[in-house]
Amino acid sequence: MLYKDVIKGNIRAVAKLIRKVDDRDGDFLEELKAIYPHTGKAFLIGITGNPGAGKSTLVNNLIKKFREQDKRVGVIAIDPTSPFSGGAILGDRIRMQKFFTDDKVFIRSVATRGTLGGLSRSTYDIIKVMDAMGNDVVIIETVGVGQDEIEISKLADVSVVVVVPGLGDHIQAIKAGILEIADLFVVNKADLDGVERTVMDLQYMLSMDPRQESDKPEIIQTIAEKGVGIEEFISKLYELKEKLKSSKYMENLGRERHKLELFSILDSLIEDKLDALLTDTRVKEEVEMLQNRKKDPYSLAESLLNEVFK
Ligand SMILES: Nc1nc2c(ncn2[C@@H]2O[C@H](COP(=O)(O)OP(=O)(O)OP(=O)(O)O)[C@@H](O)[C@H]2O)c(=O)[nH]1
Ligand SMILES: [Mg+2]
Repeated sequence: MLYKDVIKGNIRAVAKLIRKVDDRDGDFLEELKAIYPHTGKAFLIGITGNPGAGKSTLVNNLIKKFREQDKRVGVIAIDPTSPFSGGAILGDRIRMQKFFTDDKVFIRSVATRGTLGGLSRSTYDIIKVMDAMGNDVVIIETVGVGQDEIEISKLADVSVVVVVPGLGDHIQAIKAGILEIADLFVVNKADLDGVERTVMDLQYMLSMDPRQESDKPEIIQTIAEKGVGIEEFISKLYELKEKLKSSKYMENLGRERHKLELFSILDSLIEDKLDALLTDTRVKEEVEMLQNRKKDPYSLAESLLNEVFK
């Protein structure tokens, strides 16, 4: 078992456990049970936005500042494994390389379920491992506004949406779903033309939001490439953390989060069982029978389900 070394913050043990969890290998579930009491301490920050918005550059800046405060930082980059961003992860690796020698910074990329969308089974568990290993902060970077982002926003303490200037249609495009996930808007690349316009568009969008003013997300501007606006960014993050912790809203969110977590664990345990079942030779024979039309797939699915739940 690795958990004892994981909660001591041993990087090698952490890397091994993440692999074990990812492979759903052996007693991984026992390991997760054992680390659970040591979770719930890290500040979970979700950062999302369109490809190329500057999320990783912002994350780099955050890592730097958190390290100056002697905080231990974990980063999870959710890799959409899309053909478009294949190079982005490599770029991130190179950019974040300066932290590779710092044992208080731990960076991992995690694949999604690809075209199906949604987080891969192990993402939730990897967040837990990152929490249990003693990180003060865990940053989760995701691309776009899809199912993953919505899930992450429910898991994170604070969700940040990064927007860039010069995309009039973009604001239209992000309208759906984005308001409910953002606790804070960061207009990055504030050195480019059209920043004011983008901020105004966002303000307009928020003016239609029925929530009371104090519950609406704030908008800040950054130039991540030059490190401009990062102090304000960090202080907003902590402000939000405190604000959300003390609100009634957070109580509901907490309940929602635990429900989501439980369901995702159930979901993945069932999926594990199904995987095991489908490789069973007897099931392969049953599939043959489907091919010969000796059986109907509904009855077969039903009897297999009963078997899974027996
Ligand atoms: N002009 C300008 N460029 C920036 C700024 N911040 C980041 N960039 C550039 O924008 C490009 C994309 O930055 P990334 O940090 O990789 O963006 P990302 O959102 O992580 O991208 P993906 O992970 O591919 O979605 C890089 O070339 C950065 O150098 C900024 O404030 N101003
Ligand atoms: Mg990135």
